[in-house]
Amino acid sequence: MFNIILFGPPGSGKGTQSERLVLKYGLKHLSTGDILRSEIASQTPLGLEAKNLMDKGQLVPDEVVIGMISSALENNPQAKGFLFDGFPRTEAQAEALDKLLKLKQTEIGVVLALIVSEEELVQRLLNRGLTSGRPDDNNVEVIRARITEYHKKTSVVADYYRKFNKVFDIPGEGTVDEIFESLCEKIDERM
Ligand code: B4P
Repeated sequence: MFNIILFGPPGSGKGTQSERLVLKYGLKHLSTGDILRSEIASQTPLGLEAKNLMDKGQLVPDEVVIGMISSALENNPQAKGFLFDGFPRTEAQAEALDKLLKLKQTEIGVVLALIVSEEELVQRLLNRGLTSGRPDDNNVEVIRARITEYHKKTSVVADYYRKFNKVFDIPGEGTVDEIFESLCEKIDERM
């Protein structure tokens, strides 16, 4: 089993690249953002709680997303590996993920961190907001709040995995194809 974390600030290309990576490597894609948006669409109690926070650009509580990932791991016993997209986003989530993977006698193989400038992130998210209908993408204040949350709570996750020599920084500006190639190069090296 080979497990990958695709890491980076909001708008860095995690969702975009994940779609291609799962096709190429046959991994199970786990995006906490997508799972939360599907809970919102189904108007579940969890979705209603999450929507309130996501619309403000804040993170959803750790226990909620850890519970979602724990169920997703249990529901996919045949997976040949997982691609985590947008998770973990706090150190507590990273520690919980390590424990869950240990129970399955596996671990994170590599963390690929997409590096993109703040101005480019804001521009990409505003552009997506024109068509996505996502309330967290069409307001510049909310986008800045998401980037601030990333610096305050999420960037430390890369430091956590750096201790285990698992992190590679990948330039995240350029064409989608160029970035995909750089990601594949690192995965092939570590797989
Ligand atoms: P996510 O769904 O994870 O959303 P994201 O960070 O905005 O997206 P991503 O980074 O995948 O977007 P992409 O670059 O592909 O999270 C949304 C919210 O959910 C969070 O704010 C939080 O509230 C909550 N949440 C999720 N997970 C959580 C967790 N673990 N803990 C707590 N809360 C959690 O795309 C951006 C745009 O850039 C697209 O339009 C794309 O087309 C474009 N783009 C991509 N690559 C490009 C390139 N190379 N050049 C130009 N444009 C590019």
